[in-house]
Amino acid sequence: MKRVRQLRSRLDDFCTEDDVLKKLQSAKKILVITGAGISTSLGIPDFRSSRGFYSRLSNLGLSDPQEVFDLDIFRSDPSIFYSIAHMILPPDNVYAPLHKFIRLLQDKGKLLRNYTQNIDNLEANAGIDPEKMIQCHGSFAFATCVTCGYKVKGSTLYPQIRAKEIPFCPLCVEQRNKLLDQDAYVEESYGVMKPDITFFGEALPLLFHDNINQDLRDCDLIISIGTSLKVAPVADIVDKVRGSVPQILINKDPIHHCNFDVSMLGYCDDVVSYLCDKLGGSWNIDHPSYESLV
Ligand code: CNA
Repeated sequence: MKRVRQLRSRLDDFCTEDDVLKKLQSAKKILVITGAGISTSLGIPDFRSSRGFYSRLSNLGLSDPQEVFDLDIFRSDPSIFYSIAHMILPPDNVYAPLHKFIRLLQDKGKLLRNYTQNIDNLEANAGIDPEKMIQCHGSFAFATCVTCGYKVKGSTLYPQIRAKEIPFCPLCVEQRNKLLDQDAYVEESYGVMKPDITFFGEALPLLFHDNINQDLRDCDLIISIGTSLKVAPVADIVDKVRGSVPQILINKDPIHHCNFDVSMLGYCDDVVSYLCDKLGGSWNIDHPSYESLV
């Protein structure tokens, strides 16, 4: 099989594809960690792949592409973020087969929690229960004024974001203009709306900290999907789980800094489709079968 490979295993008795299939059937509390790779099949670029989002930012003059998500830089010049935000804006009403796989785990009563690093909120489109999901880095679902805290649905800003314009708070814009007219000092980000995504320099949502320790105690399987596991603290989750809990990686590229029991390398939609084909019966995510794709 081309796309499914194993690396070294931590658990002597959990290292084969059969072990994965059996565990998917028996597991009752699966902790799923997801990242940008689960949405790339919908045309949303990930960050760190060779054609990812970071590779497209060379014209911004930043020393590190991660700076577009730096809170201090946003405050001093929000136009940098808004010149590129359109590229990662979630499309309407869509989700990928991989989101459907997570929904299937939920419907089977096996999903303990989905810790998603994604900000596209597509899990919601797939019907993942908000209680079963932690958006570790926030999402585009809402946006907040950096000056007065006024909150709006994120989608109300999409037209401006698509037009690469800076969206302003309706409550603060008048005061901003007044100050500008008076030649008073006005912070660049005064009255600017910021999507509720977690920038570098911001704390993760409380929900993450409230749940992660208990979930690590409770889970009986971890599946990491479509993430390079480079951003802490989500990246640290896999190191903190009990040694007896099997850990599976489903990813396009191998991950060398974490010790998964089984690594299934390939496009995640294909890998879960393949697993569902093998499991048969109600394991159905309506995706072309693995065999038809190779
Ligand atoms: P990353 O560092 O860009 O890593 C993505 C990983 O996914 C890489 O290891 C790729 O090999 C892998 N990958 C890409 N496409 C596929 C695919 N079709 N099937 C399987 N694997 C694939 O992104 P991470 O999520 O690890 O980094 C965390 C960042 C990315 C978070 O802060 C996110 O907010 C941020 N992000 C989110 C989105 C989104 O919401 N869709 C898009 C881009 C970045």
